[in-house]
Amino acid sequence: MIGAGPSGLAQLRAFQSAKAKGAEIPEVVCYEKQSNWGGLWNYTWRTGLDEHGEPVHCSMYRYLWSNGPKEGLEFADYSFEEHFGRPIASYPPRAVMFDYIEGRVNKAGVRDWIRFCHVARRITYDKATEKFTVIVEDLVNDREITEEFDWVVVASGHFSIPNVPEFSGFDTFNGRVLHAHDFRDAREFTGKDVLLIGTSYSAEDIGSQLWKYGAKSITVAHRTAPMGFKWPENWKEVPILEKVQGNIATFKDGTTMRVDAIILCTGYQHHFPFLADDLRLRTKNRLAAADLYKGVVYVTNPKLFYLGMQDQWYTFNMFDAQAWYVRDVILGRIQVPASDEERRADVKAREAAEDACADSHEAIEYQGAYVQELIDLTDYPSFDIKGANEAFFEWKDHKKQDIMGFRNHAYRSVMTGTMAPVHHTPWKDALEDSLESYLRTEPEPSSLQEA
Ligand code: FAD
Ligand code: NA7
Repeated sequence: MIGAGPSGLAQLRAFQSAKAKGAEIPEVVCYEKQSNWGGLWNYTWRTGLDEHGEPVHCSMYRYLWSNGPKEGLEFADYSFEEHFGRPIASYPPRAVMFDYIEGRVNKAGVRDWIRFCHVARRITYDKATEKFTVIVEDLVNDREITEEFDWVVVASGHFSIPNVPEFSGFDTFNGRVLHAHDFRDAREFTGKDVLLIGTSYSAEDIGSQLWKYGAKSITVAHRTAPMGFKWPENWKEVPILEKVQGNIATFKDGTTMRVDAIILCTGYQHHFPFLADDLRLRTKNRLAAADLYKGVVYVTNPKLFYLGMQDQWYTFNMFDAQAWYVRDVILGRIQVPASDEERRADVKAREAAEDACADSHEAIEYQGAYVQELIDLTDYPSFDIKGANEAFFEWKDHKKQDIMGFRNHAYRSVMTGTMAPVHHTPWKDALEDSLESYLRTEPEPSSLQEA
């Protein structure tokens, strides 16, 4: 396995769960390049290169709160209520989410299966021996290690290597240009006029952070269409950037404005430099990822799996559904069709079904149905997917009503049936968002809120 983020950890938990029920499982080795687990949720202040000279994986920022309700992503075998000992509010900050992710794998006792600070450098497949050769680097001891494996599961994520377009004049812009991947602390932009490019989750959420922490103005430039929420007064939407000269940005409609900083919220690349050409997934960020039978089995080599490579409405419980499925293929409990054609036909059907979705409601239902399809094939605890879809629909409505207030809502857990409490402080006022602060049942004293 490559990667110990939520997807990789789901795979470890899937094997451990089978073992706990008496199954014989193969030796599982997980290489993780960071010194801790949690993937993107393992926050670091670092940007650029890490302490070993490796690209920093983290794309998350200080003050990040879940951008969807936790009721849509809850593990079916480990509820928030079990972890925290009581129901908690619906949009946990990053530290709370990390604690939850870690809680399940601590309980499962799988940490020993992970070789931390080991980066995958090269994976090849030998058709004659039917084995993978995996070369990893032990970053702490500066050693290269070569091992053979029968199966490989790639869970290295796809929201870490930025897509960085260039716009005319960037090289002489008198301010900071950065990609969302390198954004960390919204307070850096307090009092500034900030231009964001892109209209998806990163633009919406980083812009909201900037607003919350006192940016002077937020301007979002779109290539296709504006996001169209009811934004606060100091937020505007403009056509795509054409050029910058000094600090003056010019947009496609000819309008101009002075900006202090530009943040490219232009998405990420599926990037697998460690995989040989014939093993490397090439896909767009979409719900029906290319070349993956059942969304996980590489069509031209069914001993190779990819987890979590889809664009995501569903996250943690979808990774679980995938991991349980992959586990059962490896354990020989599930047969994958023998021919490339049959596997490819499955991919084509998934792509066509995604293309037929008329709107985001249908897209949510599409991914919910995918999760259902996989969990019906394994012993992953079944849960109310319709109920989870409903939480997503409500979330979308709440965003439409009040984009800066949607995180003040609460939803019912489809795992425990419990209604979440409303958080003690509205999101816009909760400037301090540590785990301790979020889990309080009373509002913060105002001095702490502003710490
Ligand atoms: P990752 O979390 O990216 O983990 C991949 C792991 O692989 C990392 O630990 C990395 O170090 C390791 N790795 C990579 N390359 C190598 C290598 N060569 N060798 C060894 N190890 C390697 N989802 C939500 O549900 N709610 C949210 O609120 C939310 N917010 C998000 C905000 C941002 C800014 C981003 C970028 C994503 C967000 N997501 C959110 C989606 C996120 O993709 C998932 O929550 C989740 O982190 C995906 O898990 P993963 O394990 O597939 O990938
Ligand atoms: P997404 O969801 O992949 O969105 C990328 C955005 O960037 C999207 O609005 C694109 O516009 C825009 N984009 C991409 N290239 C360009 C260029 N060249 N010019 C202008 N605009 C461009 O990435 P996010 O980072 O927002 O979200 C990724 C994950 O992070 C997500 O799952 C969240 O949970 C957090 P388009 O609509 O294609 O015109």
